[in-house]
Amino acid sequence: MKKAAVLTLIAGCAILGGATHASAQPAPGLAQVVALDECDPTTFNTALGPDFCKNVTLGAFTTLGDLIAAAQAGTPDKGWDFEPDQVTIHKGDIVSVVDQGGEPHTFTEVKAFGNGFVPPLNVGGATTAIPECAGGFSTVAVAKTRILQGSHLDITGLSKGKHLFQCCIHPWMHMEVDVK
Ligand SMILES: [Cu+2]
Repeated sequence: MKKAAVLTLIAGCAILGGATHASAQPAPGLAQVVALDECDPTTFNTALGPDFCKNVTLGAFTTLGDLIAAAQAGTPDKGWDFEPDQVTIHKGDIVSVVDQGGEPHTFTEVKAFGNGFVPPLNVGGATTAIPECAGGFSTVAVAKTRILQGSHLDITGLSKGKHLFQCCIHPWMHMEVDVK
């Protein structure tokens, strides 16, 4: 191939490449978050109803009594957790939270972390919830943030800056989303 023809081909590719990039919309990124727990089906379902807890951990079981005792003492069970603890995304990206635990959770944006709406799971059994969790699932705003076992919740439209999320049932389940 002659040198001039090669240069023409390269120039053509560069132009096409440039046009492709200019017309393409940046695809929204996806940040995956998992909600985890180790609910013991026997004790949870006796207290909360059949099929409430569907443990998928292959052997890590914490009884309801132990979970409550640890939460009230201020040393909550680390098996109930959002992972990762912090994620940085670009504006427009989607945060997709999947409940891979055995029981329901909420992924609720809060101004500051604090008590949930289930007093036995708050430190000292506190009966007052932070505003974003108040009323529990009888409040539509809280119910909309619920994630059932095996399902997911997509968070979109987050503004630039720092966002805090927690579970309104298990108030020690925290995470931070930073939007650049
Ligand atoms: Cu939870």
